[in-house]
Amino acid sequence: MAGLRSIAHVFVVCTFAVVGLLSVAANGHAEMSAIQIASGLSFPVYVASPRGDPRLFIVERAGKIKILEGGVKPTPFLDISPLPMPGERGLLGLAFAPNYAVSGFFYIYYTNATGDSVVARYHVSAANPDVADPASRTVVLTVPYTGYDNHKGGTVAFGPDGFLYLGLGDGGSEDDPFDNGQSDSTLWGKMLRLNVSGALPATPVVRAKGLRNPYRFSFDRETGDLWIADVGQDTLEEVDHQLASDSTFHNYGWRIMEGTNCFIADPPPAPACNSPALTLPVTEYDHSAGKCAIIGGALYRGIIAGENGLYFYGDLCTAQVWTYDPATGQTVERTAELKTALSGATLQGIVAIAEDGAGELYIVDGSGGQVFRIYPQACGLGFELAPIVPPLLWLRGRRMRKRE
Ligand SMILES: [Ca+2]
Repeated sequence: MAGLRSIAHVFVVCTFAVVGLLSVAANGHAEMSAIQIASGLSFPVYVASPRGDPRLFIVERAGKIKILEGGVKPTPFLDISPLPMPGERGLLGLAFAPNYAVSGFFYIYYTNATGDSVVARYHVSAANPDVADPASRTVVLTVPYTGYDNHKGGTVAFGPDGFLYLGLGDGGSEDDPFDNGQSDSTLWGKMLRLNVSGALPATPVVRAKGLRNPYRFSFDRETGDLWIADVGQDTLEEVDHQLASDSTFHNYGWRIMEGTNCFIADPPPAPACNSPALTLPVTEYDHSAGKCAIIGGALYRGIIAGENGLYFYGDLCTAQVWTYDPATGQTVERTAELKTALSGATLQGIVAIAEDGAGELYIVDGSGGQVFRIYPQACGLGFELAPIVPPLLWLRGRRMRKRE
């Protein structure tokens, strides 16, 4: 009996630890694991949820958005398939309006049949909250096809200012042949701000330049800081960080620089390599051992106290995962905790790390057709807390809803 009591005691202590009442961790981090929450998907690329909403919306690249609630619902929320998917094209991004519960508006980013990049707004069906109204489609922005099928960006997200942001890559090929990243006469290679509360289509405002392919970026739901994972070319993958309080126009350097390396010099008046006019990444990694492309990324704001405020990102080719701590500047590899789910399923390739309505993070595996959820694990004791986490999240969501 004493043994059982002591196991129960450890369980209770660890449970409270991961929900934030104690701190855990020999390595400075609460322990976590991954759980496969969906499989058999057709190249998922992203997940999102309206804030406080318990449903998870899974974006499939061919043009479907599916709802996970218990299981994956048979009827898609939205279906604009089949989109052509050469290179890096397809349905890539989804953002819910901050006031989605009232307005019913959401926004998608995709490349259409002719290759143009499109942001469109839809409205949820008046009759069924699990289905969008396809007739509500309104175009927010169209950026014409560059003739290349890569470096389209891929994320749309609302900033703390209420504007919708779209990150566009340099429009493709390699070496940025049109120097789009530095050019002030194109939207490619830029971070764009869109006012979607006025007349549509919106007029984009360029908020940053010098991006190669900000395929995944996010705003920290707690601080409003912007985190960009900008995909490199030959050598370096980088993370860029802009504080919410910083309204400066940033030039993130491409193609003058790739990460902290000099790349292709532009004639003056363009800044030189290492000029203070160029904003360097806060962290970067190289292409050793098969690494190929950075996949952002979000700040963890979920239930595991020890992970709070860490930026999670991964690599497309190796399915490695790291956390970057903005408080210390330290990067820690977390692959061992996350690459193999408790069910035994293994991540094949990471195409997004993104959050749900409560700030929990998910790893989206495109080629593996699966989605992993990052879960707390009980103090390394070999059992995990999955059975008790849903009620805890439900209670937490209830507290959040009461506060709003
Ligand atoms: Ca850069």
